[in-house]
Amino acid sequence: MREKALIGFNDEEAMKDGQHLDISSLYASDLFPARTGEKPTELFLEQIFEILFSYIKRTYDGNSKVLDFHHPHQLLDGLEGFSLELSDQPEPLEQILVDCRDTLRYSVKTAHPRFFNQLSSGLDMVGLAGEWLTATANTNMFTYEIAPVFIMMEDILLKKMHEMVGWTENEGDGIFSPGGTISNLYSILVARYKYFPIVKTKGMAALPRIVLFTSAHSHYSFKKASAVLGIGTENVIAINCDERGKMMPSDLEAKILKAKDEGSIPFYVSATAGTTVYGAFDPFENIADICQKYGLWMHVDAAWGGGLLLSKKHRFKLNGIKRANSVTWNPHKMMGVPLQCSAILVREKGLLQACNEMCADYLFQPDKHYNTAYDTGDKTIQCGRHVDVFKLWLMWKAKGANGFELQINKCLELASYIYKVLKTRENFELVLPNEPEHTNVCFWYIPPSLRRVPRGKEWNAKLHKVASTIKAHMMEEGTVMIGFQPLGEKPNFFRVVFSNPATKKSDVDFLLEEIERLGNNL
Ligand code: HLD
Repeated sequence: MREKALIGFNDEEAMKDGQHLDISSLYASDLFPARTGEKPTELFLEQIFEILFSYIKRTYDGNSKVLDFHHPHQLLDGLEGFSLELSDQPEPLEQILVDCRDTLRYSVKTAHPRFFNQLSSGLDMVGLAGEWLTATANTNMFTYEIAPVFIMMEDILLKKMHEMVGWTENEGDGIFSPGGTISNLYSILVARYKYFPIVKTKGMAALPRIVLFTSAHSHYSFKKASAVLGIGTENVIAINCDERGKMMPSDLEAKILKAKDEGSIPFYVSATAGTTVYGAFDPFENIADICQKYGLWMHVDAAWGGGLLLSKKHRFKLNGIKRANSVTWNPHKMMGVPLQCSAILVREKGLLQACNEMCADYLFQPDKHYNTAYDTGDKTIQCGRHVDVFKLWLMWKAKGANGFELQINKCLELASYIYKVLKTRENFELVLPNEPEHTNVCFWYIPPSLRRVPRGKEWNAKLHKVASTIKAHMMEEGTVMIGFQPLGEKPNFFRVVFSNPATKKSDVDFLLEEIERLGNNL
């Protein structure tokens, strides 16, 4: 590492031949190499690396906070030399470095072992290297000619994922997309095209009233996609769940029949592998039977639960997934791949292409002198597409499927650990009595004022405010982060999720201690 700090870059030596080392110099890579050993571009990147690496070290050093929270108006007003304002004049490189450091300072450390707020967390070092390489290659996934290696990697990863889902060699298509919501949207888009190909040219006006089904606990993206696709949110029929959050097949069948009776055309069912709040797995075999009986497309949203396919111990929870027509799977969640990395897998080959292709002849020239089947761009609803696959490929190389299995099992063990601890803690109550299926564990903290008093509506209303109040203190303190939500009639409760292999039992203990500390005045 160079010893000279870039802070002070605009010093005499650096300016001796009259060159100002402002940001514009970085665009001219041939500007400096001949200058007495000075390589500002290299030095700049080295300094950036130091800033990033010291942030990473702080994240894991055991003393750092998860965040240093500021309100929007504080960020807009500017903080200790950190201003979000943009001007017409270039800023010196030293300021650019300070801006990078401060951006991280005020960001949330999502890789912190005590960040339990979201389904995606952690920071895999090989994955990070993959992200850096991807940014350096800075190419686009739409054609083989500009992304040959990445296109082939995507093909290999998709095949691996098909295999894990359980599809045969002749089955399986797909692409990586910008997140689970878009992957779920693809599933509806492709299913609708399969049953009503006329929609591509004539639009929804040419279709009867079509309806789709998903559980009351499923992700909100199905409603969003239905709004986007012109199906309408009212045509997304919510299926009741049992007390563990699993879709009830009997209610699915009843609602399919009801919709038919009302003259609607059912075409699609989405089952969930790992619901957002409870982490529930729907009964895929039963749902597949119903889809088969009524000729409906079966999708499995395994954005969160797909990773369990890599675990010999836990994969039985996805039994029946191979009967799905499409699957969403986000390696950026349980597999710990840096954001973003999500795949939509479609069992029938060619459907994505047929549904979405527009054959732009300036991009997908059919007379290119190589196999144009590898031009993936026309399978998508995007044009430009980010390379999301490389970091996953690199992580797979570095740890193998076995390495993913170990880290996934470890996260599930933490869920089992906190579940057992919660059972013994008298000021906490579990929302669900059963062992967790996934890494989600939901619980209430019962503050002193609500203990040993009669329960009822009023009590529930008071309990509802507890989690949000504790969370507000938690954000100010910055020591830990966990999410909360209500569900149905249930007042706000905390949901802990584990996807960060860096989290230890001591971090789990800390979380509960911290909730107690922040809530014991309530
Ligand atoms: O849709 C969700 C995506 C994520 C995530 O990528 O971390 C919902 C959640 O997280 C969540 O934490 O509920």
